[in-house]
Amino acid sequence: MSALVGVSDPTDRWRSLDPSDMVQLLTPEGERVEHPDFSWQGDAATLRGLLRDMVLARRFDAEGTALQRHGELGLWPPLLGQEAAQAGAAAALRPNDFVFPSYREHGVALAMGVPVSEMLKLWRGTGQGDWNPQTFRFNLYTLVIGSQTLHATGYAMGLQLDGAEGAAVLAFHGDGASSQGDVNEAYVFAASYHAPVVFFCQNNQWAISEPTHRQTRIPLYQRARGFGFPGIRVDGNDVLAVQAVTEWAMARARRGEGPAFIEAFTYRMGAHTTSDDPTKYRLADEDEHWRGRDPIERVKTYLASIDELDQAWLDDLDAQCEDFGADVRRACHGLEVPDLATAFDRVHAEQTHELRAQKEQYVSWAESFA
Ligand SMILES: Cc1ncc(C[n+]2csc(CCOP(=O)(O)OP(=O)(O)O)c2C)c(N)n1
Ligand SMILES: [Mg+2]
Repeated sequence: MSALVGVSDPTDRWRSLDPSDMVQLLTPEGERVEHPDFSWQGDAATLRGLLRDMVLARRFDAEGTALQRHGELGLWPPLLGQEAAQAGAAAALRPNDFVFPSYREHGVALAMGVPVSEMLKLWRGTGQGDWNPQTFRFNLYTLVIGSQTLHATGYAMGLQLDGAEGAAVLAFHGDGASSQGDVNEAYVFAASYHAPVVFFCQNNQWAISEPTHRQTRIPLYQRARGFGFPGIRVDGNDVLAVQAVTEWAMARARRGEGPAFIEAFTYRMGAHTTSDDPTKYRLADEDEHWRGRDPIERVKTYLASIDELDQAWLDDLDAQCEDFGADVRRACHGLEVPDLATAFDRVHAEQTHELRAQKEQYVSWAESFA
């Protein structure tokens, strides 16, 4: 027998996925199903809360994209399609947990209470990621692919050294990031030190134009075993399953049982960023397939099927969305252009000679235009 048994043909695509290999509690058709190991306990009102979180996250995303198209933002990375992965993961967090995002986790940021104005600053170029991570227990966005997994693991090791109880770290990264050296080093450190960190990989099938099937010969979650911690794949468009699986992983990390890896199998329905055109590298039938697996629609279908979604509630949600959209636009237009000289004050806690000299040079250069 070949040692390569279990290694898939690299031409295997998302179509050949075995659904039994993935935790699911709500099907794309909106049917509630049971799983032997995972369950979701909330009631209809709780599920409507998750639906609201997802709808507002989608609205924020649509506003971000529109603001970029109006020239108000320099760039925007859409989360479209990943609402359930983010709302479900955020719902599994406890007050002492800490999140390390990459750059697409707008839904998680909203759930953690990061003000939209703070988030928009980064993409408008009027801030460098200014919110206080400790205030929101949500670290700054990290655009250097995967480096936040090392920061997250280090933070988790710090929690351990401090003897912090009942706290764990949730580290978001993408499928593409899983190919990065830093990320693999984070896995090794996390495993070796039994650190309370959960790696939450949103496998949205693409790393810009590079498909996941070119990044790995086995499902990503199976890699975790090689590092020495459990890996699990969940339907990332199923908010119930994502919450259940993330709760399990975070609970064991908080209990001191070490790291875990979650592969939230989802799909980036939009472009990588507003600078990208996915029609150049992927086929329309793929988009079509995934539109039928929309994370929001399946929750609506389910709630309607059990008579727990009425028009008045939906109308109210629409009104909340309109207000929120207006707030987002107002927040963006209200952002002030900072004095560029302040950038030098923000590199280190204490100023160095070199930075002071660079700042003086910049200030006199800027003044030469007056
Ligand atoms: C260290 C580093 N290398 C390359 C890039 C350029 N880059 C930006 S996003 C990206 C793809 C990331 O894909 P994935 O991890 O799947 O996350 P997604 O964008 O799909 O959420 C790359 C290669 C970068 N920002 N940092
Ligand atoms: Mg990706």
